[in-house]
Amino acid sequence: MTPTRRDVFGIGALALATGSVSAAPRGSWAADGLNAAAARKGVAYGSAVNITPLRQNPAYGRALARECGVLVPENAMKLAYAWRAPGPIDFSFADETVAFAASNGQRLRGHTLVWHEGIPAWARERIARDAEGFLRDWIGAMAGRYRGRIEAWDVVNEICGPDGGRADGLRASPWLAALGPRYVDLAFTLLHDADPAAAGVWNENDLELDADWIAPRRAMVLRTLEGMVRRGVPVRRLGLQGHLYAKHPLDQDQLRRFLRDVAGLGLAIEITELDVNDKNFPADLPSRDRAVSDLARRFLDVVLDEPATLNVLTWDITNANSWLNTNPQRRRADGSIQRALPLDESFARTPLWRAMHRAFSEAPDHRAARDRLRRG
Ligand code: 9MR
Repeated sequence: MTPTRRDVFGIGALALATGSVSAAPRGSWAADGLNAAAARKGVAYGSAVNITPLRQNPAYGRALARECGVLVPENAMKLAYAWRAPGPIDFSFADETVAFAASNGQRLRGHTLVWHEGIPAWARERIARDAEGFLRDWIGAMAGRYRGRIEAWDVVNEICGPDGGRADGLRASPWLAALGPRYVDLAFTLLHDADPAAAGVWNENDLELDADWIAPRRAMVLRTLEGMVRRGVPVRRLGLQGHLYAKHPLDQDQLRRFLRDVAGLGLAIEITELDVNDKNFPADLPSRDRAVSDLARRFLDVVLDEPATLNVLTWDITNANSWLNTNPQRRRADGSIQRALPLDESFARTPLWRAMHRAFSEAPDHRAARDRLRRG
């Protein structure tokens, strides 16, 4: 019997669990939206989803449906949100996100299994005693629950040390303290056991721009990935978060070379959290929008020239929900809202949206590389 789309997405059981999915739909994105433009070139565009506004404001859901082919929960699948206290894991927010994506025929990314941030005190204690057992339980339960539904999982997040303190470049964390460097390979293997179809992703920040401290980070990532590939660790993609900052320039040639080197290892690339922190751009809106769009466009041109790039996701879709506006430390000093994302606070398309649309429309065709890499 030919499997239906419902079987392929494996949504039946979850629909019963959440009661919110009726029929398996076709993709919800509009023909003039960002995902439609990206998809014509074999790339997917998507966004992080914040469950609170999704519950409160139907316009947010409609915007995500119209523009996105792939979604990632901003927080719902993190330890700090799903497993706040010992006892059962709370999947309710994650289930809601998965059901929303399914009801729109959208793909899903998982975020994030191993991170140094957001580890509840009770979990820290257990990690210090029995890190391997904890990791096995956590990854088995979280990735296992959505087995077959997640295209790619951020297995490790931000593991490259910001301080250059260790020869291997790894960041100090409870995971490193308890297990040593082998925690990285272990986490990828555990994901593979829990959901063999999900691509394991190393998601990393501060690899994109040009500063003297970025080059050693790129070298560390390449060196570490090479070792993992050689050891047969099931890592399939590198995620560049893509948090761009007005204060750092972008060296397109260096970025291009780095992406080529990653692809040369047989890995795919995703942009997982794109946004532009416009703190150092002028207050005047037209000039600021021009500068934001220009930086994003120059970044996307390089990223989309690389055939190994599969997905481009922004870290939410509307400026209203951006962490750059909700987190007081990230706000602009002049109190004006950061113009970080493709939609404004009323879900209207911004100049950044238009720059992204043009970047997708003018990108080379990725379909052959995509078909090869998604199978890999
Ligand atoms: O945007 C997220 C914010 O709502 C959370 O409070 C925070 C801590 O869980 O994480 C933010 O998302 C981060 C992502 O998970 C990893 N890369 C950096 C993102 C921005 O801080």
